[in-house]
Amino acid sequence: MTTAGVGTLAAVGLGSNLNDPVAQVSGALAALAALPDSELLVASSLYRNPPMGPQDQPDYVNAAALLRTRLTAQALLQELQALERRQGRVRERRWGPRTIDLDLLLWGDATINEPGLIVPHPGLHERPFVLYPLAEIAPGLHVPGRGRVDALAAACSAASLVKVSPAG
Ligand code: A4P
Ligand code: MG
Repeated sequence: MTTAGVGTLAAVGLGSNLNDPVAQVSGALAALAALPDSELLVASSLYRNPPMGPQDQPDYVNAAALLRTRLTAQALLQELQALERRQGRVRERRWGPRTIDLDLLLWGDATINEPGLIVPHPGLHERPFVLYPLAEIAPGLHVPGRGRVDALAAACSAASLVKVSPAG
């Protein structure tokens, strides 16, 4: 569905390392495009990269997307969690392998600290697999308290990131 220039600009981070990660991330991007009262503005390339955290799990595929939405931040988070469940996300251990992880990275210029919702997403400002996809689509976006996305990306190494070719 489309909304014409109203609502909030939201950045979403996508990550997968199970059950064909490229297909999982691509499917989640298609699902984001179909969210109610929201418009998918742009999606990044897909980037393959090694796991952060426990190393006994497959490589991840990460991406980022920009939405304009009239949902509240909590309502968008609920939609993201519903998409995770639809794609078979099972929560076992923290930072463990997952079919799909959808994080609300940024909510306009807002800082949110509510039960179950922290924005900017913790760790965003120092994770190459979040910053480089985001810098590809929105280099000038501002991370409250941290600075511009492109400057934050430049401050960390992209060495571990490999862009996935369109053919997968
Ligand atoms: N939550 C709070 N704020 C937010 C937000 N802004 N967006 C709460 C999404 N969720 C938010 O998340 C745990 C709780 O965070 C939820 O109940 C939600 O209310 P989760 O998705 O159940 O658990 P998690 O993802 O395992 O934990 P966490 O701490 O969110 O992990 P991260 O930060 O998502 O990192 N390595 C690579 N290469 N690529 C990755 O994408 N991801 C992770 C997980 C680990 N290693 C990785 C990657
Ligand atoms: Mg998460």
